[in-house]
Amino acid sequence: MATVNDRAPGPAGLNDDIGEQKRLEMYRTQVVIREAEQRAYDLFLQNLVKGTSHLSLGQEAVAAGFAGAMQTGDLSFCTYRGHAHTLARGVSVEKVLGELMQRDNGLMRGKGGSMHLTSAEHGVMGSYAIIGAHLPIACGAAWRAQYKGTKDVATCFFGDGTTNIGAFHEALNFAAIWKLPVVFVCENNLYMEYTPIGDVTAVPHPAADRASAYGLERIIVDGNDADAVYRTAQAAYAKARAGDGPSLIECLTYRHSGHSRADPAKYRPEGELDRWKLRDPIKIYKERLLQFGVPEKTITDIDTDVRKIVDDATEACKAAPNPPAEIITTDVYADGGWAWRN
Ligand SMILES: Cc1ncc(C[n+]2csc(CCOP(=O)(O)OP(=O)(O)O)c2C)c(N)n1
Ligand SMILES: [Mg+2]
Repeated sequence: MATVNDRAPGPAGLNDDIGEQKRLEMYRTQVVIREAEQRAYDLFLQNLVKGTSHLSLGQEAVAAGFAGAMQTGDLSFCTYRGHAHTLARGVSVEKVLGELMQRDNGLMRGKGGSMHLTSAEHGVMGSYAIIGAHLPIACGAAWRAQYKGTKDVATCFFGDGTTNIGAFHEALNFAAIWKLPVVFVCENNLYMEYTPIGDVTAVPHPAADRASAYGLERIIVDGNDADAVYRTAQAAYAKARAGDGPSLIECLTYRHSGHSRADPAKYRPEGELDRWKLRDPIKIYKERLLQFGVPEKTITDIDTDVRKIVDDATEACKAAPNPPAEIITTDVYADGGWAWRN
């Protein structure tokens, strides 16, 4: 499997192994995430999104590249920063925004909010706010696939800070020993909340530098380049489906906004955000499409279409009611009801 050892590698070159259709799909996915998340932020400023939320602005290529390489039946496990991966698996913008706005048209009928996006139908197996908690859960899903021989692969997305949690190491060891079809994806955005990852980690690459401890290859990829992410994901999925076990992939990326919506991210050194914005994943990908001869109009048509989808979704959510009182506690408890509480 190819490894990219540069923190800011250049474009992947004119290797047309991916094809125009897949590239357009991955471009669209990134634009959907960008537009939907920017809208979520605007709606927050209008006091229409309650509770906290964590945006992936700047990290779109990771979601697009992995989802682009997934097959139906593959499972995604997300953190609280999960809007991007949920949208990338095909959940509609309306369902995601409706959920953030606590409306009845939301993905969980407005009962979960930003940090609980789940859609088994789309293979989105939940968003987990407890750091590292979902790595062993993804192992469980992979173990099921292995036992049943389904060839489905579980992908678990998490941040750089998560690599310092015990569950990370337990899950990696378990997955390696049992050769589970699971792909662990560390989105190294350089910060765990307000702390630079380098200040609290013994190795420069928090995920990749630990891979050898579990007998795994050291894989680092440019997480702002959807093509590089896609190729790396494809290789990991082929390995998992062949019964050759897990992969641990460190994607180098950067979040453009603060940790959560309340964070102005003042702790970042001056100029750091600007430097990363030069390598904005959507900008990189637009240039890539043009390099491959995609007409500019095809690209702007996608932009216009996505903006309309996000505008229409916003209006639909604003018009949607809150969930009715009788369903507020339904589907919240294990038996689907709430009678046991009385
Ligand atoms: C077990 C646990 N400890 C602490 C927290 C508080 N917390 C929320 S987000 C976060 C930082 C995680 O950083 P990282 O894994 O890099 O993910 P990112 O937010 O950058 O995507 C922390 C410590 C938590 N949610 N769970
Ligand atoms: Mg982080």
